[in-house]
Amino acid sequence: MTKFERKDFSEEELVRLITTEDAAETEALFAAARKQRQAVQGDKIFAYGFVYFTTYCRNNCNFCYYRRSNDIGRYRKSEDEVLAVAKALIDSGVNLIDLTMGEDPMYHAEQFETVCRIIRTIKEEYHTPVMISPGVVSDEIIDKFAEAGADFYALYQETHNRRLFENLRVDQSYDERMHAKLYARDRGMYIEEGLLAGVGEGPEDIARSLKIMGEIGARQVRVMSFIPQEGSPMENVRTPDRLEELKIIALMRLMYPDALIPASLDVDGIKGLEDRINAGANLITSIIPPRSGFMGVAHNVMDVDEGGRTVEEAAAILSGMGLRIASVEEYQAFLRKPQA
Ligand code: SAM
Ligand code: MD0
Ligand code: SF4
Repeated sequence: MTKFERKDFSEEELVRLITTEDAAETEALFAAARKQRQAVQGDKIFAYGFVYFTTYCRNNCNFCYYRRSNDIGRYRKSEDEVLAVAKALIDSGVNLIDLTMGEDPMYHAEQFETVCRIIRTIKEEYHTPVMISPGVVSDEIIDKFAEAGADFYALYQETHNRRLFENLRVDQSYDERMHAKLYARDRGMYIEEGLLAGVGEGPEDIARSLKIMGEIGARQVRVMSFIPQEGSPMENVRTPDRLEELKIIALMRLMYPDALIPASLDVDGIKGLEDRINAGANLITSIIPPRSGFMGVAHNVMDVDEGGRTVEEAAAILSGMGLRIASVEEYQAFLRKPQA
């Protein structure tokens, strides 16, 4: 057993690994994470379609392009447009549809009736798993999502340092955000927790977050490097070195062998895929059909219309690595498998 083949890292060990500048040790960490992924799922990699269907938002997160105060062009797609793009993604081979939105007051006013209808259609007619990423909503709305059949509720705390949270998610409540996530879990949905790297966190904050992800029972865990956004208060904050994100991916894989861990095409486009998979990620997110008029988040247009964020393009890269995209049946079997 090498020193990385175990799950019970102490916070002190995590801090040391996050801060190590020893290249050989870092490479050994990635190699152990890859081996762990291979042991759990062989050559299969999962893929999620991304459907960002409204970019209107009532919040003012300091890191986000779509924050309320940013004077940008926005869209709100119709039910038919959302279903058409979801169907195209499913036909292209994705395993799940991630329905993502800004906290759009229009949907709050109509009690998410349209969103629930969309979830039902994707589940019942397209027979495909659904993730809902709506921001913070009430318990009653979470009940509705659960009844409509949503499999996952994604809601990222970004950090578990309360002071830092308040600087990032201004005028939002740490506890309300955490409550929504835990309520969704208790209603039987899988939850995704996530971190932003490069927003002022220290290694101790990351170590604590890595532990909390397990304590709250997140089935999917992610980290994305911060990308500065024009017109936002953090537009001059530098994007961090990717080694931090890659090390966090590897540590998540070793701590939580069966977790879904994204390699998000939203951070560095398709050229960022290989490094993230090689650090232990087992899932590709932010797949967006070209020329569909739908956007990404951290990089809202990068590689989209060029066709870089497609299953086809990702599959070609994976094939060169001896890997392949899983079928939806394989994805569903993976979800049903009891966790170690
Ligand atoms: N509005 C919902 C929410 O905030 O939960 C869902 C969509 S939100 C745009 C999804 C996630 O994108 C955020 O939680 C954050 O982690 C990530 N994100 C937003 N802006 C980013 C940026 N500039 N760089 C990297 N990730 C970013
Ligand atoms: C991604 N752009 O997966 C998406 C987004 C929201 N659930 C996910 C941040 O990278
Ligand atoms: Fe709105 Fe989400 Fe962006 Fe915050 S991160 S401003 S809640 S879209």
